[in-house]
Amino acid sequence: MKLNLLLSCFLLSAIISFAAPGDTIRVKTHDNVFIETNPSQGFTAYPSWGVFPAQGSNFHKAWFNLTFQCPTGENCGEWDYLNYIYIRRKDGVQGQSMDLELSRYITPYGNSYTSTWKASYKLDVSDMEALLRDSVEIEYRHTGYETNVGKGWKINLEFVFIEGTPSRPFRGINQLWNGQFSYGNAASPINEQLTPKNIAFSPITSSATLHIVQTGHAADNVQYCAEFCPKKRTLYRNDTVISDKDVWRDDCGLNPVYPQAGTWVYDRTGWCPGDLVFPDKINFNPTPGTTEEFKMEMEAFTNTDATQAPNYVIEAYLIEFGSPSRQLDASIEEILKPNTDFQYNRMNPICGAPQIKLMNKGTTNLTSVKFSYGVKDGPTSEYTWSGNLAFLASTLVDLAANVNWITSTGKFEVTIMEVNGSADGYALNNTMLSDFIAPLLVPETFVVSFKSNNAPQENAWYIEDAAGNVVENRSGFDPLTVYSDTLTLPTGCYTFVLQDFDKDGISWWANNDGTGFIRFRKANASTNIKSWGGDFGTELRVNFTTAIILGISETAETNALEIFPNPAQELVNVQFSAPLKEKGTLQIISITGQNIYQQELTALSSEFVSVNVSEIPSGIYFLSIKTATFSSQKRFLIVR
Ligand SMILES: [Ca+2]
Ligand SMILES: [Ca+2]
Ligand SMILES: [Ca+2]
Repeated sequence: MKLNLLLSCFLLSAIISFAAPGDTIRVKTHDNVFIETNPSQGFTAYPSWGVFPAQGSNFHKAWFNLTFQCPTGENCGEWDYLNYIYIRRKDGVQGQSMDLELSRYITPYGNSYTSTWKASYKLDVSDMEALLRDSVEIEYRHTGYETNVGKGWKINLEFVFIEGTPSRPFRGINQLWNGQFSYGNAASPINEQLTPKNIAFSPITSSATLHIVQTGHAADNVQYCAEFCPKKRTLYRNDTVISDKDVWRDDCGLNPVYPQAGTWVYDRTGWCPGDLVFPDKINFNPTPGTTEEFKMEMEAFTNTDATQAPNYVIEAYLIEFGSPSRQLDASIEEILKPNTDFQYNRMNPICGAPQIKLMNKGTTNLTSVKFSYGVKDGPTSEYTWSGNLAFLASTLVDLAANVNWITSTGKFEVTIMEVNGSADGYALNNTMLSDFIAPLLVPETFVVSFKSNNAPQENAWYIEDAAGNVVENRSGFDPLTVYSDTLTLPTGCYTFVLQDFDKDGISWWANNDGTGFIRFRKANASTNIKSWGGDFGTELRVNFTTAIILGISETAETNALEIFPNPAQELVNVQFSAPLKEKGTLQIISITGQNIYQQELTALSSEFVSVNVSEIPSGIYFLSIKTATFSSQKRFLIVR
């Protein structure tokens, strides 16, 4: 036993000492843990000791992955309950509780979920990762009062660290305001509960982040505070305002977890059911060794509803760091598109522009960043972003929509090539990979079939091409009416968006708006290509490619074409089953609809055509043959 322990300690230290910059270390603290309520207590704690990297290890990035599923043989939980991830104890079982909230999550209304349902989330915790060293007790805490008989959740929680030098060395963490604060209580105004805090910065602190998580709960009968009322929060540093904003989330209707068996579409005070609570982070540069005062004020509110106790749950920390490590350092923080991660399911899969999150992790402002991107090991494109990003500021960058998707599933890769016209100062955060799958494939001619509900003024739809131009749109619907529009969209990449201005979809149990539907149908047939549920909240967004999938006439049958070899390298050969009866055109079209190659065909003689494709980059293409009476198209690959 002792030997085993020694051996595993030896192996662990061996792993850590051989870890090299860029290496990934994973620590799983909660492995298929069943969580359920304790109705008599209102919460249940699931503590677990994790063996984290050794003291002295350095990481430039860290995050956690959290997954939610229904427990085997049981139903998912029914209600939107607060969940917390705490850093509980360090330094062994005798260690003092740190009571440090690392993250907060609200469970979805999961009553209708089945055993195949799964949600997963990722949250960057680089600011606090230095606390996760050696043995640390991580507590997952589930609150709520619903029954725990036959109902609960199954969770997995894993921490991921990327070896490297942090953008700022961690110096320490201070609690500011922590706990539940009543709001609107005349006998105890919240601004008296939120006492100002004096923080004595360490002499080696020169950079700091005020990290705050705030959610509102309960609802009075006038303003529906604090759950459904945006109220202003002002944060002061030495009497100077450093942040002034409404505590509010206006994107609950875009939640990746949908539909839900509850009022999931309503926007809320700092949170949405079935999502992580995202912290606000305010960065500033204190003078080392000085003491500064921090103050928080909430907008005035008085509760007159004796049946409710409005409150905020607040966790605010001041995290201290040393001097930034680098001057010129652009970082790719995340790939949002393409990405098969659950969190980004509203915007994926794609055929158009990839999107990434760019962050400045150096002290020199970023004004331009050149990216190279494409399918991993395939042809690449370049795009140069320009703007102005200060230290730790981030932005979403849409790369140009000219990716050659050479496979229908695979890895997408993006790399920073150049920053402000010169070499980037830190390469370990310059490349990122994501998984992709092909979007829906639709014939060039198809039908958008929309049935309005009783609130048709809330809806409109439009279709954009890969360049963002609106090519089709419709609005001004009558109630409970079916609108079937036959559209012809040349081979290419498009996005269909059905908007709902009331953010409650076209079929939702909690209103009286009735039921509509949305489908793509085949032209001249009643067959659906795809239909979607009406409980989509704020919008339904579908990226799709069009192609001539079906022959349009009798001759299509006799003039079937074969393409070989596929994938092609230098030459692609087209074999018709019978000679063309009339002259026509052969085209090679890219997946984004660009005409790459064109050749005129003569009547009768054309039974076999060979096309030199050696100048065309690797990618997915469509080979199209059109005559006055015949049209056919096939997808093929060029791979080198
Ligand atoms: Ca970099
Ligand atoms: Ca409505
Ligand atoms: Ca609606």
